[in-house]
Amino acid sequence: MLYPKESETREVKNLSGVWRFKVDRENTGLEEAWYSKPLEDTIPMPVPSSYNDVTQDISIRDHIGYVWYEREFFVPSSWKDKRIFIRIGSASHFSIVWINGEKVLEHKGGFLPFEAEITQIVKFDGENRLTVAVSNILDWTTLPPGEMRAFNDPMHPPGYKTLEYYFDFYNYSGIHRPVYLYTVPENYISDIRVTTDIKGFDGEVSYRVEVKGKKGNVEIILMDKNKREISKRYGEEGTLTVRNAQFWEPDNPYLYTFKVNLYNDNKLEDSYSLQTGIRKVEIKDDKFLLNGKPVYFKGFGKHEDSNIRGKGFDPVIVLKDFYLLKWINANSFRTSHYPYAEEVLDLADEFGILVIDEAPAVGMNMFSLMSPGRKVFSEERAGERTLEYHIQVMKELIARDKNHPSVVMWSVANEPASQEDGAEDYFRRVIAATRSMDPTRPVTLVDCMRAEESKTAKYVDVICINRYYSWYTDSGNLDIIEYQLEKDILDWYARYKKPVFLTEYGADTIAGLHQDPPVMFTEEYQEEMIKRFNNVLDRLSFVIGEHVWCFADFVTKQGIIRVMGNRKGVFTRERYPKKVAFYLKERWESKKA
Ligand code: BDP
Repeated sequence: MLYPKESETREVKNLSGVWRFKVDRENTGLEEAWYSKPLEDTIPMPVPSSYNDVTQDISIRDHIGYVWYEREFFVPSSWKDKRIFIRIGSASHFSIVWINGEKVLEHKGGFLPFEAEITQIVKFDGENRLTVAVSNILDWTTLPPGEMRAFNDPMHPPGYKTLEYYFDFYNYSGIHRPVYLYTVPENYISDIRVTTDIKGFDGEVSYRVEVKGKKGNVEIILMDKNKREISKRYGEEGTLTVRNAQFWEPDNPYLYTFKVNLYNDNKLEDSYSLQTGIRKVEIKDDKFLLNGKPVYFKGFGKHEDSNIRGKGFDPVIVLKDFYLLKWINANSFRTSHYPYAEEVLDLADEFGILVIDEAPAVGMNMFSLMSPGRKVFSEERAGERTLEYHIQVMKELIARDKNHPSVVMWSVANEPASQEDGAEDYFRRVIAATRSMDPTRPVTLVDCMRAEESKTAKYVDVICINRYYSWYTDSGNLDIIEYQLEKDILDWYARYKKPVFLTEYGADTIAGLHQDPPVMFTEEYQEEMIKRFNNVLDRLSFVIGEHVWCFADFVTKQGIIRVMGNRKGVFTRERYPKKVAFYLKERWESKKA
């Protein structure tokens, strides 16, 4: 799936801005066909943004079910001989789209784009009305999963219901990423897949172009950073060799431009360009190799989360995060716990940040931990239908992100109940499907169980684990960390003989709280805890990375273990550094890449 981009042959119209918005309080909008005429009693709402924190109305913030968005747009007459598409970057979690009252699209999944061709539907002689209904309800056929809970007890009024979910971030909802209208010509380039390899000093760029309509003649032009042509080739499939290539890596994120031209009858019909980095990733002898050299991952698990905007895409906060990543000498992050905006990955390519790209499969464990005996990976919960959908999500994720040099590994899930029998077959199949869709990148699953309990570790390329010694267990006892962590990691290695990556460790820390000797929730405790963890990592040569949890404080659902959200950020939610940030900056400056 190609990101909408302008070119000699394509136009893009960004529909972001202030839309009309209405909460479907009784969830009757579909039945009453609200899409058939302009919405009544609306309020203004920004797109993209989560809607939850924008108004002062608690019933909007906490609404469960559909909300409706609407705006008008015009189609220029110059678009008459073109194909026209509408594309929504993401909306959480289930969306239906109508144009002039006609349904054009339905999509499940809150973190990936969806689009439809609307050439036959749009009007050129007047306003077009775009209506989008978005529901935030989760169930066992969505990722992440969740469930509606009905209370049939005397202390709750009849009909009282809540949406339960078992992941640790707020279920922000709305249209979260930009909405575009764009054109392509009658015959057009519908997809491009670029894979790269390294042969000595040379780079190999292999590609496959898909064309919809008349095939014509496909021309490929590879250009260097200064847009100078360095290689040219014809055909829908092939390989270009770049002599003495510049290889993409964090210290030199060199990007080439890969331009595809489609000619029909000797006339340029379509043109699309993307950025490509020549690089190779592989796992060899307990090491993660980038361009043949071992990489040590330094960085964070993150969230798309900021005040007021929630999960809404905002280039200001996104850029701030990249500058902070560079400032602290990080070289990587994980898109915990869902795919991030495509614009984020473009910037990761440009900044030279390695990305572990994660599926929205999170919150598939607490359920069984809280109610022993009740299984997640069983037919009544994460069964065959969830599995099919999970594979579909991996397909959509790979289709979207396959060409990013920054994406170096897929993570199929965060902390699922890997100890359950049912998890084995489930993840064996998800991982096998992922590998077959993309054989060029390693695949992992982030585990929180013990080495001997995990039934899924044998299928992954890298053992990724999350650990909270001295926090959730042995709370306050910093001295226990090194003993427990070392034993634990050695056990993983002894059993699986695979590189180990500590993908989460950290402590809730309220910026401004200080005490010495350190106690929990102070800035000193966070720093000391992370230092102790790092002492162990430094002793074990098969450890390939450390991602502190979390990059910044973020909002969660309310509950007694969260004080205005999860405070394990190395930065506050406003992106101010806590004490530990200065320690990490120094450590990562000297730590081998
Ligand atoms: C891990 C989860 C992460 C949580 C973190 C925590 O992967 O989403 O926010 O714990 O408890 O289990 O802070």
